[in-house]
Amino acid sequence: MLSKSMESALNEQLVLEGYASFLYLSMASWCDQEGLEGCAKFMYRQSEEETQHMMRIFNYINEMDGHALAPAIAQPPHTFESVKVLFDKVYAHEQKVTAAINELVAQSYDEKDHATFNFLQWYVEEQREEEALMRTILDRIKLIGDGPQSLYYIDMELDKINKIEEKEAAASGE
Ligand code: OFO
Repeated sequence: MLSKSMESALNEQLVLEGYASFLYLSMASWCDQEGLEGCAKFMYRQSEEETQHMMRIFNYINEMDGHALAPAIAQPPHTFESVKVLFDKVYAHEQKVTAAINELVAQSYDEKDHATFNFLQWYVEEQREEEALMRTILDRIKLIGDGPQSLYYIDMELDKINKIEEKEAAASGE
């Protein structure tokens, strides 16, 4: 059973995960418009993953006899100055999510809520991976440059990452 404050903290986390999903969907759409197919595919997949993150928490709250609340999601931006700015924003959002997960872990530890503490470990690992991935992408953009001549190469890099991620997902049966 969840404490009331843990239940509401987890419901707040739903909002962050849901917003990430819509933000990334909006980014995918912008990439599509810009002809950046590799980037679009990457962001569509990230968006779907964030929906799954949201639902994992949603189901957990109800499973623990709490009340999961379908979140109100704020409208994300629809346009971005550049692909570099877009990935800067993704990285910033992931850092924000990591900080929120760390707060939840600390709270579950303080409350001696071992079930929630265990449940959150998956998110700790996921955030570590996501942040590392976004840093890799930003490093590559830095190397390639983000002027108009570089977009084709950035998109090719993202497509390489897509293939690696797809292979890993297939291997883990996701
Ligand atoms: Fe679910 O926030 Fe990123 O991965």
